[in-house]
Amino acid sequence: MDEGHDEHGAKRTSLLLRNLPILNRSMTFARMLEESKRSIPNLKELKWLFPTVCHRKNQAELTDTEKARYICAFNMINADGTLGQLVDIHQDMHMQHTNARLLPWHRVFLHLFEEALHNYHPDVCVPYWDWTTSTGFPDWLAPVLPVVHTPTRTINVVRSPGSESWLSSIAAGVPTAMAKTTYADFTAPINGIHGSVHVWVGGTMSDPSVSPADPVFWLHHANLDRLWWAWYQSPQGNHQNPPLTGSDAIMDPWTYNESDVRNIASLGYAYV
Ligand SMILES: [Cu+2]
Repeated sequence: MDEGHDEHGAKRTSLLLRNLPILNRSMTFARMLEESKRSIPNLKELKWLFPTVCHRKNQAELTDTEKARYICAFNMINADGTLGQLVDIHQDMHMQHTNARLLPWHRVFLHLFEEALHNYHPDVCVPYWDWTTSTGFPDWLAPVLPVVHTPTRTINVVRSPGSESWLSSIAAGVPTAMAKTTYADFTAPINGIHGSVHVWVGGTMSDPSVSPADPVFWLHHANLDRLWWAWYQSPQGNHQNPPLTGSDAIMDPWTYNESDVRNIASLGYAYV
């Protein structure tokens, strides 16, 4: 592991420990193993279990095992209360649905969710649901309708996906958004498409006060995050960052600054 990676890793860890306290408290077998890695002589053999970069894959291309492991990890963080905490945070007002903050705020949100999954399955990454090519709701998630207990509520996940033609008409707006040359012009249509997909899934997903309780929420937002990363690296995106200053640049209730989330490699993941 080179030094650059260690630096990224240390910063990532300290931000994480400050921002998702429950990760400190729940001592799982995976965490115990990770914390004692230094004293394990055959560390190399554990590389598969603790990948340096989390590879976020297209949900349509996951193996049955990968699907089962995502569902299992999701159920585990639901059972330990982490998911419920995240759902309640999303219900609160953090200006996370304005055009400029939508993408960086949810990038942090997904990162914390993914790290919580790693507490149980260090090799599970958030898949993305590419609704620009998919013809409907991911079939493997259709039967997954969890009951989520937040610190304040009990949520029974329900949904009622719309038609294939409706979904493709929503996704048809993506190329126009991707061609925009300023962050504001890119995020305005992306924000609209984002909301339309929430409404298309229906039920829990159509209500921001409960939407992260649906396991597909995370796949939907991973796709938005992926599109943002693609635009950012494109000639027209030209590495433009969200125009956020002062307190607007702090992704409250966490301490992440907008500048902390510009590079997904420094957050430990990649889209493949
Ligand atoms: Cu959303």
